[in-house]
Amino acid sequence: MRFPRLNVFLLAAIGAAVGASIVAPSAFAHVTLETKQAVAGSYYKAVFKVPHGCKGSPTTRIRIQIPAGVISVKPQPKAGWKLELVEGNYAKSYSLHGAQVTSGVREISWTGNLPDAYYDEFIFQANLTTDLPAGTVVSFPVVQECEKGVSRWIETKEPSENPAPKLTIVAKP
Ligand SMILES: [Cu+2]
Repeated sequence: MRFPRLNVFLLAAIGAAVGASIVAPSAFAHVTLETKQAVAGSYYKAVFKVPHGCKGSPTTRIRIQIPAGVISVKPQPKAGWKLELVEGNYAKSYSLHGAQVTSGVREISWTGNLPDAYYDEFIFQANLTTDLPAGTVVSFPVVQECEKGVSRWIETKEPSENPAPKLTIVAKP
C-alpha cells in the first residue's frame, strides 16, 4: 500500500536530478576566464578554465585567438601538451617600453588530451595596451576540439549558447 507512493516520490527525485545535470553544464560550465577584469596598460595573466569536454568527449586541442590591443603574448607551456603559435603582424604598431611593437602571437594552441571527468587551465601572459579604454569588453574566441565533436566558444553577444570568454577593461583604481 505504501510502496506505490514511495515509488512516485523516487521517480520525481530522479527526474529532478537528471534535469539538473542536463541544465547545469550549459548554464555555468563553459570555457571562461578566471580573472574577468583588468586595467589597460598592464600585464594580464589570462587563465582559461576548461571544465568539460564536448558532450562527454575528451578535449584534444584548445585554440585561442588573440584580439586587437592584446600584445606581447607569452603562453605557458603545459606538460603533455604540444604548444603551437601563429605569429603575424598587428593591425597597427604599439609602443611598449620605448620600443615599437608591430607583430606577435595572434593565435595559440595546445594539443593533448583532457578527459571529460577532469578540469584543466590554459594560461598566457599579455600586455593590455592603452588602446583599450575602460569599459571595453574584450572577447577571446576559443575553439575546443574533442575526440568527438568541437565546441566553438566564439559568440560575442550575450546571452549565448557558446559565449566567448570575456575580459572587461576597468579604470585604474
Ligand atoms: Cu559549458
